[in-house]
Amino acid sequence: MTETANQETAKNGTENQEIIKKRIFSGIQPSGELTLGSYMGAIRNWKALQDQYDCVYCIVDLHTITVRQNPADLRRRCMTQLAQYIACGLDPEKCILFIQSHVPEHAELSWILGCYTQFGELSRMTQFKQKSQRHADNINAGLFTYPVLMAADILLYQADLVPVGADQKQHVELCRDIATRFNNIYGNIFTIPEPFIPEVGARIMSLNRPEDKMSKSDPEGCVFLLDKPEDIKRKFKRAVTDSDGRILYNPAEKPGVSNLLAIYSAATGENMPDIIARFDGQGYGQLKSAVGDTVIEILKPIREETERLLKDKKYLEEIYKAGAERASKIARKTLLKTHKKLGFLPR
Ligand code: ATP
Ligand code: LTN
Repeated sequence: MTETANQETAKNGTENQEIIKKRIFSGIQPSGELTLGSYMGAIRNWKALQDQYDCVYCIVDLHTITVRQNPADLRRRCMTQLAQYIACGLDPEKCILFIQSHVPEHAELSWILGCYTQFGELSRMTQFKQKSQRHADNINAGLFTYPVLMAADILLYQADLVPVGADQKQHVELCRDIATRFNNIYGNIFTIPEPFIPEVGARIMSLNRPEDKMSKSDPEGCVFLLDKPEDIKRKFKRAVTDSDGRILYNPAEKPGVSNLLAIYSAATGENMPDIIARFDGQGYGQLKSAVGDTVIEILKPIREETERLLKDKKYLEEIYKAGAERASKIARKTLLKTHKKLGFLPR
């Protein structure tokens, strides 16, 4: 596989026939432990796509410092997240796994794109509005320009697809707008990416506040990938439902029950009518314990493999260093192309 273009040479039958593989880019912040939401909304798809696409997956530590971090925790979480990526089935032989701050082109392109992004556009971002409420004492410029850095992440790699949960759709759309604006001025510099959002599992809700998204900042409402079986059981047992006792999928009126059904469907691959027929007439207690058991089964091998990998720091270091080298080659090419178009003198 060449690393400087979305191409690889096929040796199956016709020698030197070029197969163009589409490219994928996605990332997750090491701002906390990975959750069942990030697994079902994003990572599961990352894995499913790694055979057909040329995949680049990142740990976006630059994004994470928009909220104050403890340095030792951040270091530990980056290592754990890399181990979890691999334990979830991302194969370092098939995809590029790297850490954002190791490839300085992300910050450099972000500056450039910031000059092609409007204040009004950034002010409309839902995540900015929510996070500035939650961190009212630290509404820093990085929190505001966060989507510009995300656009740089995606555009540096000329990504065709960006697999994310539903909450990130708005950011990918802004990225498309910025890229289109840039291309309209300077020619076809950037590939215009599409969001890739799963049909089931795109928005897993909190177990104790089912009107809100499951998020790592809410430990009781969320299941962490490394949670022990007894903790997962307890969290599902305490999941908030309602008082009418009927098992129906209706997120607006029955958010808690619908969320349990959605998790079950995402976990087993079964469709909703079959699941509802199966649980029809049973109590919420049975549904909760069936969903809990299924999630425990899925997460068990991931937890065990993460623990095993974390004992081998040297291996993890090798993976992220090699990943950054491969990523840099692609990123540098795009950055130099933009420099040339902008009129910067060659280095
Ligand atoms: P934070 O609470 O800091 O916003 P988070 O728990 O929402 O963090 P992210 O790191 O922002 O997690 O998200 C990682 C990826 O997982 C993104 O693609 C996001 O869309 C997806 N994702 C996160 N939470 C969920 C969820 N509850 N349901 C589906 N997808 C999710
Ligand atoms: N903003 C995303 C994380 C993120 C990302 C990206 C996702 C940063 N850069 C590039 C996809 C592509 C989030 O908050 N979950």
